[in-house]
Amino acid sequence: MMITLYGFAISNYYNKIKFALMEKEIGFIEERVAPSQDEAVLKRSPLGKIPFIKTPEGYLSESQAILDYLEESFPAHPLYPADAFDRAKCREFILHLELNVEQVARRLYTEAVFGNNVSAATKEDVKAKLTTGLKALAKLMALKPYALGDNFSAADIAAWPHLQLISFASQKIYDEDLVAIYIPGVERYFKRIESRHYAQKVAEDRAAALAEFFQGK
Ligand SMILES: N[C@@H](CCC(=O)N[C@@H](CS)C(=O)NCC(=O)O)C(=O)O
Repeated sequence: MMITLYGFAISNYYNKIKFALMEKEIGFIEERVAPSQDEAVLKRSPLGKIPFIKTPEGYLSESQAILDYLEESFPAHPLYPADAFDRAKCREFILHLELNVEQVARRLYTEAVFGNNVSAATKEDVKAKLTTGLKALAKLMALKPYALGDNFSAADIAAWPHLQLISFASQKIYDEDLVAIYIPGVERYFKRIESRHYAQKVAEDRAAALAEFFQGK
């Protein structure tokens, strides 16, 4: 069965799913779709967000639902540990990362990535919440050498695209890398993940998509 992945490669959530598809060696094609409130997109992704996928059974949005669907439908090359508690720890980590860190930092992207100003009050508010979120995340992170310990897992599939972008946005907005400050060793961790063939492919495609996006601006 073939999966279609919709979205574009400058999105960290898109790259999370692309990285998972590649690491699990699932056949897929990519179709470029920008987030949109057009009916054609809303029919397939209820908030008009990317990524979403097409499966033989229908469309699916929300990257975590997609990741779990892929894991259950394609058991080869598992991204979750076999033990139920360890699997739950993986999901706990991803929830903390996305709800308490990424969704908070996202308010900075308007300026850090897209060049439109964000108010000083927002920057201050985000900094306080991001600091709290990153400190909590660090408590869950082993970095020995992977996010949750010895084995590469779904936690790394999410951590790498998200933390990289947050680190970039933090440096751009605050002139300091809150990710590196609160997650010591994260740079070494990024290098470790980037030594993987598929991470290199995702990063290459992201660089090309970013270049194209900013050329078009
Ligand atoms: N919770 C969603 C987040 C996806 C998301 O925020 N995607 C962004 C691109 S990185 C988007 O489509 N933004 C457009 C919008 O918020 O309207 C997921 O995990 O898939």
